[in-house]
Amino acid sequence: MRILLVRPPRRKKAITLGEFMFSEPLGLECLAALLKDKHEIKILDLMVGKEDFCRELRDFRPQIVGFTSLCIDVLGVKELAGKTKAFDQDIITLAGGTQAYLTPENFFCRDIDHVVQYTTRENIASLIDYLEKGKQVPILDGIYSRANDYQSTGKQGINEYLIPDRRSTLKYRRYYSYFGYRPCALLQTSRGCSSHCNFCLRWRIEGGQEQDEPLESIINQIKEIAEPNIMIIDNNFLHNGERLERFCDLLESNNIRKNFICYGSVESIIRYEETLKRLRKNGLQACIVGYESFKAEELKRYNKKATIEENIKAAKILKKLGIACWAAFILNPDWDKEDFKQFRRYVKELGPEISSLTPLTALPGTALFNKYKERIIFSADDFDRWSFSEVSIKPDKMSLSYYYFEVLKSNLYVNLILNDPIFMVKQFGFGTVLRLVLGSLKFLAVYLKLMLKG
Ligand code: B12
Repeated sequence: MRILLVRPPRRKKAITLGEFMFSEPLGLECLAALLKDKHEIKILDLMVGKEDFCRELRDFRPQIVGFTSLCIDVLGVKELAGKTKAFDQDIITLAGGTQAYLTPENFFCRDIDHVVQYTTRENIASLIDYLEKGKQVPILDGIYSRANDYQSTGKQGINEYLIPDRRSTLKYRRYYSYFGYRPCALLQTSRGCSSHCNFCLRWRIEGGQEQDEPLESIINQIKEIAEPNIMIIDNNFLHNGERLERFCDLLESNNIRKNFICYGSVESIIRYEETLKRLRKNGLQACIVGYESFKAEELKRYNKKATIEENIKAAKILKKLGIACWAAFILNPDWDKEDFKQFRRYVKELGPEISSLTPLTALPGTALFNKYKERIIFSADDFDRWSFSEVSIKPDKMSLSYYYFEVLKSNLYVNLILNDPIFMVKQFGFGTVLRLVLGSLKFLAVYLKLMLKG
């Protein structure tokens, strides 16, 4: 069959980090790998912004169109599914991806035939087989079909680990970047997370325990990645010291030189300092660390394993080893003016090379949403606003306008005053830094608008 796999374009109304992070649609590449032997597959990445969806329908004449989705993509996916059905009612439409996993009901609508909550070799093979034979699709594990009134088998599951076919996005790859690293590929070496921080979705999506893929297979993937930069998307790539040593052994024996960026927890940084030194020699450039808060009781409430003192210790280790720290913080809706001031002081003390500040987001369907349900600012189906960048919980100690003023002030402080411009230019070059600065200004302008709107 001819199958078109589509990543929807950016939503103009949603606040995204698009200027800083724009990477390959790994999920669609996994599907392409699964289906390419028996079917004609094409990936259309509308996020690249140079493609025309309707022209692609006319030229490729797909029999199936599958859309991937994140939280802010619901309306975009529905719009594209509507266009597909308007073009040809017989084209079968599928929705999948993170948002379909977390809230499949969001896609239960006239123009979407099947919503794939989780993907396994088995359920995809069955689904496509029924579709190819033109037979009625029965109720399959992990799949909700409109023709079956969205009934389910009730079997819970998670996405199976699949090796992506990176050639399926060849024409787009030069655009894919991660912060200043461009071109940059994504790689997943392990799934799940045993930390269970209560604001985080990732262990809910991937499972509550780390499941490592065999390193030999990971090294084979790395050998096939043409890009010089690789972002490892595991929740905590540093979680197993022995595995990291073995990873270094394999990089060295295969003579692989790449720049790596990864997520790493504070506990792992402290525990595996020696191994990190070796990883640095093998190309680890930057580590994204979730410090989250300056308040001990908040770290406890978030179920973070690390303490404030450990955060500071980890920051010092990264500095000593010359690994750039990209710090992530959560802005709590209960902070007052003094808290914001203390927070800025804390960021200065930690001294990360780059910081990202995310308002605590209580996504519909999560325990956090129930906890804050009286204070949620926008409705569950106002999808463009569930971007993890907009304030979704009504601040307790100040007006929304004033809260945005503090968010803006903190962003300006960490991005324009604390971030080290010399490090940035040395690391990424002037052109990239200019792109990032313009991106920051755009981002800050949106916050300014939100502040004025209140
Ligand atoms: C890499 C990444 C990105 C990349 C690329 C994402 C993409 N798919 O296009 C970039 C940098 C672009 C990105 C951007 C954003 N991201 Co992001 N990102 C991730 C990250 C770290 C990994 C995602 C990934 O590649 N997983 C591995 C692949 C293989 O999994 P997958 O995509 O789910 O695919 C599997 C199945 O779902 C299935 N599948 C996928 N698509 C389809 C389609 C069909 C038809 C079918 C049948 C199956 C199927 O196939 C795969 C089989 O294993 C996750 C964290 C995480 N661990 O999930 C956050 C995450 C997905 N991002 C998140 C967010 C919030 C964002 C932003 C909104 C942030 C922002 N404000 O800018 C933006 C949105 C971009 C936009 N639409 O404009 C949230 C999503 C929350 C949600 N409910 O959706 C996550 C979970 C992180 C978090 N905060 O907890 N992101």
